[in-house]
Amino acid sequence: MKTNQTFTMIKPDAVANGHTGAILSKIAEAGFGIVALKMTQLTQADAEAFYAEHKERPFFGELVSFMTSGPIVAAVLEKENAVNDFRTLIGSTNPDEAAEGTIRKLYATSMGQNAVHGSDSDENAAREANFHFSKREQF
Ligand code: 3AN
Repeated sequence: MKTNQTFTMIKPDAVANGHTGAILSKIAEAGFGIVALKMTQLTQADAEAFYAEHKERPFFGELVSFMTSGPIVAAVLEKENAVNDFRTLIGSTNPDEAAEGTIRKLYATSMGQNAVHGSDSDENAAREANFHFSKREQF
């Protein structure tokens, strides 16, 4: 397992609001390399499997319905300390608490519609990357 990679999705709100290019620019400016990238749309089964660890949470239904509501952009990113540095770049889950200049402060509209996903551990980064990309789609 590589510990210098993380997985991200630009979520349906940010894609629909036209922020894909700006978010990819912020990611590149912060020093992350892109080793996998695609635009896709999650099915209900995909979203339920991807977020299985949250299935008992009260917002699970809302999360699945939002994440399947439109296209997303999925990517695998590479950088030293990728998981933690990317979570710093995106900011807190709640955009009201996100630091100035973070992606969520700039582009998220609510706790649920919070513009981007970032893996929370190396193990989840590897699982999430392999969930979305075959080996030959990861460079
Ligand atoms: P993060 O994405 O910052 O790691 P988690 O793991 O607590 O946050 O939550 C996973 C996803 O579930 C969040 N990205 C967010 O979209 C959604 N979520 C979290 N809390 C809420 C909430 N109270 N209401 C609606 N959606 C939520």
